Amino acid sequence: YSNPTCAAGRHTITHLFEWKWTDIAQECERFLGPKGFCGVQISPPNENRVVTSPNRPWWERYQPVSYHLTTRSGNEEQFRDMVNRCNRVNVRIYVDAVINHMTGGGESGRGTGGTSFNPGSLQFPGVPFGPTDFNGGGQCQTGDGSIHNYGSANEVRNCRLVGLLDLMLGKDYVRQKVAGYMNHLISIGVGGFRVDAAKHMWPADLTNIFGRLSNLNTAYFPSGTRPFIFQEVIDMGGEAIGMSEYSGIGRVTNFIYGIKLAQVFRNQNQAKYLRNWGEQWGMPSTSDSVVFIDNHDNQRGHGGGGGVLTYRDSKRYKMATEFMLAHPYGFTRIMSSFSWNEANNWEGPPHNGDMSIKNVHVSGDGSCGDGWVCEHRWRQITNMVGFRNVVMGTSLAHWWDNGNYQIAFSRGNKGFIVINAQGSDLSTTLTTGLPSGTYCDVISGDYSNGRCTGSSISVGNDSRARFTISGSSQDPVIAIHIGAKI
Ligand code: ARE
Ligand code: CA
Repeated sequence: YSNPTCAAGRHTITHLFEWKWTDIAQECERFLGPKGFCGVQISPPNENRVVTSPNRPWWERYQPVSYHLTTRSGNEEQFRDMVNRCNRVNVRIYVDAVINHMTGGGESGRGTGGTSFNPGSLQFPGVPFGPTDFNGGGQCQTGDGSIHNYGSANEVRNCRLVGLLDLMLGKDYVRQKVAGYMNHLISIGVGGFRVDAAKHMWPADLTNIFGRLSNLNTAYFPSGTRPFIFQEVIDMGGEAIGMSEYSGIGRVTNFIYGIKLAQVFRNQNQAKYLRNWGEQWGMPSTSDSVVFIDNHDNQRGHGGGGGVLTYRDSKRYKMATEFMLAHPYGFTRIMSSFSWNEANNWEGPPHNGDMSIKNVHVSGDGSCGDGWVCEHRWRQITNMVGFRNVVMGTSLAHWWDNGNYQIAFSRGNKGFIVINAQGSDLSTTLTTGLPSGTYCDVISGDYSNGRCTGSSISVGNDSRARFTISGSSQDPVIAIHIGAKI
């Protein structure tokens, strides 16, 4: 399940957090397809609890009520249209699968699709799940049934994560319902899943459930293709449960990655040490890893948050993202956020008066408005997604550093990046590994049809080139590749 199932030549996904299906379909056609993105991680598509206090927080989507495909992002018809239109332009859809639990709390209510539920009596008629489908006192020994001690593997997996009713995934009926939900999505044409709260499920239960999944839809994928699965496991070390218990099943989310890169680009750890970035920093194997600078939780202090770079610190954020996309390690994901008031980290997506999610408005210059940040559309980031596609398969070579915060490296003979994280000027001649010629710097501008709107770099017959980057630049990076030769 570790193969991302991207269309040929595509290697990065973006999380369009809380976007509507109609907007994602358009974004695939007008932007993600043409720019070479592999796919989109979408917010959970299944019916969730309508939370009104606080008013419609983003996190209500992590409180399942049923597996009907009706949420604020859209209904099943819109979901099907999105999957079809994105696949048609070679962009995959990866579903955030919330399968560890259902909503918790005492009060009964109705979900985003109108289905009733009653957590007090453990009744979810929309699935249906009933009292015997959840872990209880026999499986979880904490007084209130919730998780308190991450030092106990049993507690983390059999008790309630923040009070959410914990599904008994060892039971055949529950496995069948969960696999049935995932197979419904596969039949529609999704490429795989981000598995929410994987750490809170026993590896053997996940192996069993994934074993029940169908191959991907042959309308879009070669026959016999298994779904891509990446499991959300927060592992910074020091707990009972680690990534290695899951990396044999599918990929795992690598949370160390963004924390460590934030330290470097905040000038708390010299960039020269990035020379051996990857497994040697205590991270899982590259082929088991999904990497990112921030995610929807840790950008707002949830889910082990704190310390990561986000769009708010745009200069450093771009530099870290450029490094990530240039470096061979891991399968890369770009966060695409909505802005929120930092004091209210529960705030949901931009919405209209009736609380429906706002359309994503794109201006003439390609930037988003109305509260949608669209990091994936920032020129420096988009162009590095293209860089990664061009250099894929080559290894890191021609490493250079100044012993401090200025670094450079090539990807084989296909691409070269120079990063000046020092705050003082860089001016030096480096061996790039690239064939001689004039290249477009895809950080300062865009390349199309032999023309470059940014600065250009000439590489001599000896493969050397002169690089100058001001210490006060807002974009102190130069990146060139053989797909952008002038
Ligand atoms: C909300 C309220 C709670 C309330 C609950 C039930 O905030 O106060 O009790 O509802 O009514 C998201 C939000 C939660 C939210 C939940 C449900 O972040 O605040 O609860 O939705 O609406 C652990 C898990 C990890 C999980 C993080 C958040 O291991 O899997 O917590 N991340 C995923 C998603 C989240 C989502 C959920 C899971 C739930 O990405 O967006 O929660 O579906 C250490 C440990 C980590 C631990 C972390 C935080 O770092 O190593 O394992 O992460 O602490 O506790
Ligand atoms: Ca569990």
